[in-house]
Formats: sequence, C-alpha cells, structure tokens
Amino acid sequence: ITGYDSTENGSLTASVPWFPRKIADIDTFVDHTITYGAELDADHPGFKDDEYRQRRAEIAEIARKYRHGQVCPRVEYTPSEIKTWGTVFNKLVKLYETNACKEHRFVFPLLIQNCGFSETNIPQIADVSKFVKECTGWTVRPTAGLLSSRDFFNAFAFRVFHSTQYIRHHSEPLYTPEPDVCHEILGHVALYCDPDFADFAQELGLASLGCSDADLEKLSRIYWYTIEFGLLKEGDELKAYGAGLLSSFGELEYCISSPEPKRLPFDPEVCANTPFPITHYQEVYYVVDSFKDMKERVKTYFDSFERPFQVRYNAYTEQIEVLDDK
Ligand code: HBI
Ligand code: FE
Repeated sequence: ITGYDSTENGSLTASVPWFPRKIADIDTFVDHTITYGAELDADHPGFKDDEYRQRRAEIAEIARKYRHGQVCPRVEYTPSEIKTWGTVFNKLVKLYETNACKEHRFVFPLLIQNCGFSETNIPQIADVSKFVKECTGWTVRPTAGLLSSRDFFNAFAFRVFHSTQYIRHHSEPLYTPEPDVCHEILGHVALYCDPDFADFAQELGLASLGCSDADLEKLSRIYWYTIEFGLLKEGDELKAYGAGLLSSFGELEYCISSPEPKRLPFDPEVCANTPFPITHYQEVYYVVDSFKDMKERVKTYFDSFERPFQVRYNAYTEQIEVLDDK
C-alpha cells in the first residue's frame, strides 16, 4: 500500500492525474467550478437580471468559503425563491406516486419529516447532509456550480456529493439549463439514502481516481445514463431513479410513457460508448433490474479500465489506499 502523500502521487507514475487521498483534499476543488459561478451564459433565463446575478454571486461565495468538516451555512431564501421552489415541488411530488422508483418513494416521507421538505420551505444542505450521512455515510457539501467531471466523481470515492444551493430563475420555474437546488434536493438526495445506490455511486467515484481521460469520458456517460437518467424495473413496470428525470416534470412523464421513447437493458459498455444530449430529452433510456445488479456489472466493467493500480477507501481514516498492481 503506497503511503499517504496528498501533494504527490506517491510511488505512482507521473502520468497518473492527481487525485485526493484524504477527504479534506476535496477542499482543493472549491475554486475549480467551471461555469455558472455568477457569470451566466447569454441564454440563461437570469442573464439580464442583475438582482438574480447578484444573488447567485452571494450564494456561490458560501461554496467558495466552505471547508471539509464545517456545517454548511444556511441560505435565507427569499419569498420569490420559495415560490419558485413550491411550484416545482408541488408538480413533482404528485408525479412521484406513479413515476418514481420505490426507493425514492420510501425515503421521501422521511425527508419531509427530518429535513423540512415542503412546498413552503427549501431544505438546507446542512440538514440534508446530516440525514443522508445517517442513512449511508454519504455527505453533501455545497458547490458554486458545475465541477469538472474528474473533481465531481473523485469526491464520490469519499461518499461526498456536491450540491448547488442557488435556485433557477423565477421566470421559468419548470426549466433550468444547469443543476440547481431543486434538481439536487428533489432529484438526487433520496437516492443517496439507499444503501445499494450509495455503494454503486461510490464505485464510480473509486474508478475515477487517477483514471485516464478516455476512461473519465466513459464514467461520465455511465453516470449520465444511470444517476441522472436511469430507469429501474419494478415488477413489470418501469420507474425513474435518475435525478434528471425526478427533477423534471415533463421528462418524468415522458421517460416511462409508451410507445416511445427507446428503452434498452442497462449495459455499462453500451452506455460508456453512447454520447448524450444535454439540452433536450434523452433519445434512449437504460433500464436496470436492481441497484445491486447494476453495481456488480459496473465493478466488472471498471476492472477493464487502463489504470495500473487499484484503490480502496478506508472509512476509518477517510483516506484512499493505493494498491499497486505490480
Ligand atoms: N458538477 N456540480 C456538478 N453537478 C453535476 O451533476 C456534474 C458536475 N460536473 C460534471 C458532471 N456533472 C458531468 O460529469 C455529468 O453530468 C456527466
Ligand atoms: Fe445531477
């Protein structure tokens, strides 16, 4: 086992991209957000709204200042932001009864009870992180916006999920060009409370540590077709578990409607080689039989990656242990 040395790659060859060795190393990601800190794209609904951009900058600052081990500061959401949240919350909660997977349906009432999920309250990352940690050991930390795939997935190895804290622009409550607090809290959080899903997501994170750029691309696609847009078999029915589906009213209806869209059995190799569109509904969805089955399949697939070493996570020391393949 290579000794811990967060600044270097230890005995690993120089060609291996740097990766965090202990959980606090994730703090190095705080200034890495690649888009939407406060600067928004011209097509963003809030682009011309100076008050909104100011608000984004304020909330982004929380993530920039955040360090491992701290309790995430609470955001005092405005009545307008809460109104936007309530619109999204009400539409989606109704649809969860018929279109969300049982894992999401099981946890959601507990989130209402323990984390203040309601139409008139935007849950706080601090409360959600505490609850998720009690379920599966995953924790939630704030991010100002999109991280690089490498940073975002590397954190998964430590069971850390980066969540945005800002909310979409009030002019288009049912649309967001980027992940926002509605997407994270309504789409992702419940799944990280499920033990089998939690294991699967951490496998993806472990596979991303020091992986090649080519393999990182494969991981991004597997992530996209599972954690963001995955479908799950439930008896002879199909249900959504992907957060991109669970946070989008239109696509949550569409993904299990018939006769279209195209739906195929989950296959890591196929997903890893299927590009995905970001700005419109997916052309194809992949269906898993169970999270346990999905985890075993991807573990086998990740073993075929070109990385010349193995890693494992030591939950006691919250550190990565590198096992050289020599
Ligand atoms: N960053 N904060 C954040 N959230 C994401 O969902 C995310 C990201 N960076 C990269 C990324 N997703 C992509 O790798 C996937 O959407 C494919
Ligand atoms: Fe997401």
